[in-house]
Amino acid sequence: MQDRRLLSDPVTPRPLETGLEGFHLWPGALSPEAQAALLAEVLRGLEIAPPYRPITPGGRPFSVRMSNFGPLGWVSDRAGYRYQSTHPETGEPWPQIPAVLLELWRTLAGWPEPPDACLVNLYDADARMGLHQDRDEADLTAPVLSVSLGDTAVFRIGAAGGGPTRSVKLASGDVCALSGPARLARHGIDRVIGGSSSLVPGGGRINLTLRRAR
Ligand code: MD3
Ligand code: FE
Repeated sequence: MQDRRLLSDPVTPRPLETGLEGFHLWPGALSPEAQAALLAEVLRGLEIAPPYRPITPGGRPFSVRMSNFGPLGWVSDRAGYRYQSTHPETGEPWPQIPAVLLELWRTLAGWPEPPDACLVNLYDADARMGLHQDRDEADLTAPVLSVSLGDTAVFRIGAAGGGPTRSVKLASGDVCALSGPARLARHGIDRVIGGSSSLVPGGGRINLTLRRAR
């Protein structure tokens, strides 16, 4: 089930310049119809690979629940952070990356090879993600593409080397690309604005990040 019109605008939308080189944001890139179609595919995948709560290497549970799609999935436990081909609780391979996400990557990522990993982060109204860098991928020059569904998040991002951070809202249907200097930016989710979208049944936010893990 795929929406014929992937992007809200039939022409490739122009990214919003954010002031941080390599951070591009396409607000409302996915039409409401495309968001609903993608959500249905994501929920189908989550039946095969149920969201679970990872543990930090230090032993603390994440407030975000996670799953993955694609050949490789990002996991965290007492042994550390890594990519692996199976769900840590079911032992089963991750489901396929939805075709609409592969199409988004082709359109917006500016990278010749397809993603081999898609981390799925699920936020309820109380979930947060502390400031961090994403550096578990083999080639840190490959971009990351993020798609937001459901409630709006207050996202924070700053340069890799430290210094000031800025706050950016990520709403349902927004897509952002992190490449160049922004690829190693420090970033996190300060909070989720409960009740800001009616897309996800029961409320909450789902973020999908497409990556090149290997
Ligand atoms: C900047 N996810 O999965 S998405 C993550 O909304 C992650 O769930 C957040 O941080 C979320 O690692 C933020 C935007 C994002 C994703 C990946 C990035 C920003 C990024 C990688 C490098 C730099
Ligand atoms: Fe991250």
